[in-house]
Amino acid sequence: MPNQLDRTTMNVVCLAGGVGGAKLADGLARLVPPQNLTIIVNTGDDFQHLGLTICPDLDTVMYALGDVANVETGWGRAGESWHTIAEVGRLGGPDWFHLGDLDLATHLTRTHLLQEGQTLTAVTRHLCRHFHIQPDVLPMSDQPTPTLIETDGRILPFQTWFVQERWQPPVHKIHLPTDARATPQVAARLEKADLVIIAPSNPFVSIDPILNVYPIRPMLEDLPRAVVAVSPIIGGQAVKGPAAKMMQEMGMDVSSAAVAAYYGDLLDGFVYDAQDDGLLAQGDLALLCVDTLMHTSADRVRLAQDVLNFALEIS
Ligand code: FO1
Repeated sequence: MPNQLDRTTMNVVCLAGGVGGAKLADGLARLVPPQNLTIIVNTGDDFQHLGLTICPDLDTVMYALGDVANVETGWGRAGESWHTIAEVGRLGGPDWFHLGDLDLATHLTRTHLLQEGQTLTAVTRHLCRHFHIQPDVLPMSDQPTPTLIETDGRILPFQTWFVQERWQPPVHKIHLPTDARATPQVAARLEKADLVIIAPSNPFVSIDPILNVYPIRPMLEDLPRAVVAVSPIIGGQAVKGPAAKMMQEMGMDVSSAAVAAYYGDLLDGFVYDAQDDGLLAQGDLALLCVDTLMHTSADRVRLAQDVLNFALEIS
């Protein structure tokens, strides 16, 4: 219902994966009361490595909200050391996935708690508590939901393609599980959501894996309130990562307009960068053109504030 929402009471859900998602989630966490904010995170990048369960996007969000993130890499911990993974390499083990010593503590604890029988949702809550994070950070699913990348004659696990092969093999197809189910916690938060924000994450390998988890997409389609996405493409380039390269390989235009078209009817509003001013034609979709780059903590808060104001306007 228009004009009944306000930013101190509305329930905000943010769909996030990767660095762009973590930055916007952090901005939102500085504005929205914690009981009203939920971050639903892509777990399609998760994998088993060196006997450990690694959940890169959950950790990127958790480290950003916990104020312990490495701002140079965008992933992993600030003030990290690398003794263990260097020794793994010296011993002839796999060292292509750079696990820092502090970061390893997260993976060890997560793996231990999962092996004790806890769900990924419960383990994530446990870890967040120890990083003093108040909003709910929820994995999209408690089941393994691996994203696979089909390239020239091979189907690769996501991290093999992304990290080991530096996302260079061309993407022909992205394989997402057909049986992924959302957790009851995710479904409950979406049920109560007044606003869903799709973060400026990679639409194909961060957001699609979340939308693919049943019943997240139909719940968003039925939501009486606004669904707003922020473009990860600025001036024909991805802020970080392979989104632009993937769009080219899929025969898409590399532009924020193409991102808006890709999300299609799911969206009520779309936020894109001032550098692309004039590139989107006003139609049914409400548009907001602002500075979307998030270099500093203040930038994260400013963009989060802009998105919240915009959502209130169009709700
Ligand atoms: N990304 C890299 O490009 N190289 C790495 O060695 C690497 C290690 C790593 C360790 C822990 C972690 O949580 C994330 C890590 N990432 C690394 C990032 C991550 O694999 C990707 O950015 C995401 O999966 C894409 O969103």
